[in-house]
Amino acid sequence: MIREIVTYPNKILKQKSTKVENFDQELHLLLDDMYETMMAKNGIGLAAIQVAVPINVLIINLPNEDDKQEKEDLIEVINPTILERRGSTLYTEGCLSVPEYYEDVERAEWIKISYYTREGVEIIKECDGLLAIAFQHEMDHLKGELFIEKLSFLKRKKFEKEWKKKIKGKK
Ligand code: Y12
Ligand code: CO
Repeated sequence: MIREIVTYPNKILKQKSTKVENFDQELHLLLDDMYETMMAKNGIGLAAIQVAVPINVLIINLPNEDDKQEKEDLIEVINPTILERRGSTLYTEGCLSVPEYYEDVERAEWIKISYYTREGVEIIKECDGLLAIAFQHEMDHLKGELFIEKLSFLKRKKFEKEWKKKIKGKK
């Protein structure tokens, strides 16, 4: 089932997500719905809080070398923790909760993370490039943070002005 995506400035997005304790059918249904929702909206990453569920769950599905998003490349992530981070990199990010807005954000270039699969199996993974950026972007959602909070004062001010205008136009 495709769920509704919560968009900025809805306060739901500021909620801190909580630890998943039960790796049950309800969790599996949420993961399936998140995948369907992300694909329907042309996303490459989605956190549960973006569909109004405040638990530590996110999914990432990056396009492959042929620029195709294959389901076999889907990463389902439960209760992630960053164990180590190195370097820094700049990438122009977008977010399904802030549609049609893209801006450069600085992130760690390399990270080592721990997370659990839908079956509750622990995975330790090292990643860099777009995958490292996607993990950091989605993990910020679990803390109630959006990429726009990483903008400079002036860029944020410009964004807020444009966003207010955009929202007003949609009413
Ligand atoms: C690198 C940077 C950020 C992430 C987080 C995941 N971000 C997304 O999945 C963003 C998706 C997105 C899709 C949009 O829709 C289309 O392009 C058709 C979009 O634009 C509109 O909604 C009009 C904005 C964002 C991972 C890796
Ligand atoms: Co996002």
